[in-house]
Amino acid sequence: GVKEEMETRSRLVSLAELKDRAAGAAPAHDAWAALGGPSSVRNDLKVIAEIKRRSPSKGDLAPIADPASLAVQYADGGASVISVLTEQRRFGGSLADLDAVRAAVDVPLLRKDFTVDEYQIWEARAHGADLILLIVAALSDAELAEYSALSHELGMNVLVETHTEEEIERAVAAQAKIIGINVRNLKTLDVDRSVFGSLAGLIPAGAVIVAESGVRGADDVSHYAAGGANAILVGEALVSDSTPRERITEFKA
Ligand code: IGP
Repeated sequence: GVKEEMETRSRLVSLAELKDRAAGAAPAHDAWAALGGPSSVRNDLKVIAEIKRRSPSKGDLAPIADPASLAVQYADGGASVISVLTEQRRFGGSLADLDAVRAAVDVPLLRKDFTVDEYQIWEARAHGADLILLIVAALSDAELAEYSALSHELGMNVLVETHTEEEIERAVAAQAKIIGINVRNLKTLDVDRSVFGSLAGLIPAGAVIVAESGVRGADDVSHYAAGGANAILVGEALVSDSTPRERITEFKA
């Protein structure tokens, strides 16, 4: 499974060294605030713009020669958070991409990977991430609680990804403040946008709700907004667009 695979990745840096680097990193940006978390009225839709080279469902998405300049366009367009895929085998990402983006922009960064242990959380912080991804389907309740607590200790926020009613219940029980609903089925990889609204309705007021996957254009954005999304996470549509800055501006309009 993914867990075994992640654990057998080569880890050239010791945990002690990572902890030193994390301690020396600039403090994390407040992704919760950037996503409008503290305000009781969230009437403007936030965009989490993703840097993704490849995906298991679509193969190569776009040749991203310069992730830093793409990130600058995302930031200029008004992205509230930038997501950087660091997973290599399926998504063609790397920590080098995260480093390049961190050096280029000042907006909060999501380190997007399959987080299965604490090493990766220290690693995220050491590389300047502000937010990490925890996928409920891949973790036990104990892991969800431990990894959330460590992330918060390091000043980071957590995007807790769900797909089903049961996973939303587990995310809420873990006191997740930023809850993603990924409408892409993990097993079939099919996107079903119609499930978003009923699932979003199960999330108690107070949490930031992120609609993940399947935004092609303005109609999908309206669909998610009407279903209760506070933010949308967009990958493919942005990396394959020649004017991503303008595209984000459109999504926010
Ligand atoms: C973005 P899209 O359809 O806009 O490219 O989807 C995002 O939701 C997707 O990349 C994603 C993902 C993930 C990737 C959601 N959860 C977990 C890797 C791991």
